[in-house]
Amino acid sequence: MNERTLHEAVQAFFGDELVWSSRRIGEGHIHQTWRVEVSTLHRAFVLQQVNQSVFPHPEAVMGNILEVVTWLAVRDYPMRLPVPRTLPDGHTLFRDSEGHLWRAFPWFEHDSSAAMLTGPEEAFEGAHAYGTLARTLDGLPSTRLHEVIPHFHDLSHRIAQLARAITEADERRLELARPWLDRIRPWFDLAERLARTTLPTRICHNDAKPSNLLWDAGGRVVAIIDFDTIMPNPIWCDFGDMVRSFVSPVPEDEPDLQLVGVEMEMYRALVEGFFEAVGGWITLPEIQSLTDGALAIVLEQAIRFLTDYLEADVYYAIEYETHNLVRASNQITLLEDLAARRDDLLRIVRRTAAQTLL
Ligand code: GN1
Ligand code: MG
Repeated sequence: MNERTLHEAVQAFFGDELVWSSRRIGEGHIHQTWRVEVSTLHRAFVLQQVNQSVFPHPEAVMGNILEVVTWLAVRDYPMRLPVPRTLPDGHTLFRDSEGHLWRAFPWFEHDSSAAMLTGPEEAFEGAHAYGTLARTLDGLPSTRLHEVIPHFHDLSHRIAQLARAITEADERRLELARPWLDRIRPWFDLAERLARTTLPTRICHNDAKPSNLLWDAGGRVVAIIDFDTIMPNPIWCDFGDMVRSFVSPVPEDEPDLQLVGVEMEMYRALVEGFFEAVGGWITLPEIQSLTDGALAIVLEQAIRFLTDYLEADVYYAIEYETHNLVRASNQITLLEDLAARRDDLLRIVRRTAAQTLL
């Protein structure tokens, strides 16, 4: 990307005679994002250059987003909707002169948005928001959505990808990864354990983490953003992503592993917020799947980071050479702590579920 192509995209989406300014924003691992202030329209927008290697079918991604926002717009959905801006020709993707694809969304004024939550109140509200999204999407036929990243939450597939990466990895990287591979291997049967129960598919966000929540000054969620991976999945996928990203007091790339672990107050608040939104809607087998589902999602994320480290960082943006290995070690530490507390985690889910069903 360069200044010229950013210019081209702004012109395509907002017209020729504009006064505008932009700044790079976002900490996403995938796309490149700008906030564009268009003073002649008195509005601000999010402009994004789409990562086409992660999303080889961006038109399918945009199709999914349109299905979802159209569905939510006429239902009782209490948050702002990231409706893609259309170009004069009706499309939502613009191709610049270098072949890159761009899209734009409205900018929602908000007080904060961060990779970390500030405490249990936010864990409650955040989980309530993601639960509300899933529940409000109930009824949208999953056949209307494309599988934009095949096998996205298929643990066996992720394990196979890791196995392939091991066989092709550079010696030095493999040496550094080896202790973590040994620690992760005992958890691989989680995939089979989960596959044994048949669960309904729900429309999940599939990236249910704090940085996709925008907050107002009063601690309420203004909007859930990043609808790129909204796809049908078992509900534990979103619950698991929240556990993964809400309950540890440090970010997913914290290198000091002593600091990584489960804060039970955060977990309890997450579960309570989630059940306040979905209680009475989700079924008993789904409730029983949540805790192991959370373990599975953390395991899967560890596998994905480790795979990318072994493949020399082709997927996630990194800031230093061992960044993906650090991320993987962090997630494996979290997984082990979650597993050690499994009985307590199950009990909290069970109690909260019982209370909401009473
Ligand atoms: C990626 O780019 P970002 O931060 O929204 C990834 C998620 C991972 C997450 C880990 C399409 O999301 O699946 O869980 O990083 N998105 C994709 O933080 O792979
Ligand atoms: Mg994302």
